[in-house]
Amino acid sequence: MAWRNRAVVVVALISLVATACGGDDADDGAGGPTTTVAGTSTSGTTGDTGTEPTRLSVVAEDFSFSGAPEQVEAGVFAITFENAGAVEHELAFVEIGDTPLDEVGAAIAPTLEGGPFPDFLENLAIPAVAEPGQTVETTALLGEGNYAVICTLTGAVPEPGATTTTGGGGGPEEGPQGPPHHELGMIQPFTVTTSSNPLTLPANDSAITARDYDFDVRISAGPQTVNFVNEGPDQVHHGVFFAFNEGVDETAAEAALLAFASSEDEAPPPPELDLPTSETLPHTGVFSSGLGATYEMDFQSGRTYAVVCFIQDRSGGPPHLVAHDMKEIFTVQ
Ligand SMILES: [Cu+2]
Repeated sequence: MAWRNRAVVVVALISLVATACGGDDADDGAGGPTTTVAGTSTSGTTGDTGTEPTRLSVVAEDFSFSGAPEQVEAGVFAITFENAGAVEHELAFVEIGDTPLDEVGAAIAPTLEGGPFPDFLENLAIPAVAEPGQTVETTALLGEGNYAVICTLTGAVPEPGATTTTGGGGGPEEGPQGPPHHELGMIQPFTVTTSSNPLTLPANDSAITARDYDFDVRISAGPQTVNFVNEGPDQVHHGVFFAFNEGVDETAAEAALLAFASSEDEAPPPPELDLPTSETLPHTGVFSSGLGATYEMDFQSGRTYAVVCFIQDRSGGPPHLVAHDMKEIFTVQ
């Protein structure tokens, strides 16, 4: 996937290795909303919200969305994204201009492989990705535009009785893949109308700001809500986090990260990387300039971390880490 590409490889690798090591503690979703979003209007605009976030509840199943209205006003959204399916799903808002829905998939296919972004894809926000049974809450910005709500992930529902993990010492192994979920029905129109609402996340002490091409990191130790915003001005960015083992300083962390990023996909992760901790750090969603969302994160005092962008330029090409050295290595006080 364009906006996942190497990132998805890295993250999948981390996730699988951590799972093999017994580090899997997936949310069970118990107590979360189940069938509560049916009341969300399927037409018309949201009310006059002032500066209050507009509530937006979306449920993903295999393979459809429900709950998303057809039209909202631009601004700040308190999003609840529930995955009621059996495979991972994402909530992506992709600006499509006047492109017919059934032509969007073919138009963005090259983008998903690292190629150029189509001209119509000005605004892009992927605020949430949810594992099966997981409900994700985030506060996100959406700017004016004619969008589609889509899921571009490719995981296929496992056959009944199929083993999805190899218990004994097997290498990392991806689950069965299939066509992108938007080809299976996970695409629907979504219009964001102009408004006077400010496109600003609620004020927060913790923030990661992405720019062309670096990160500004302001975080502290402990659990916290982090505002992630892309200030561009032109390119699309995200933030993928890596934690390094105790005693690994920033110089060693940078060397290990760059070696890993330029290695073969099958190469084992470097020993400096703390896989279980990296696995529990959510990577941010993907955002075009001016957009962003909040993420619940937990950093440990004295540890060294990296935040990296693997998205390519709008004209296509290598990930920003490779083409523009877009990363920040930081040690938490
Ligand atoms: Cu980037």
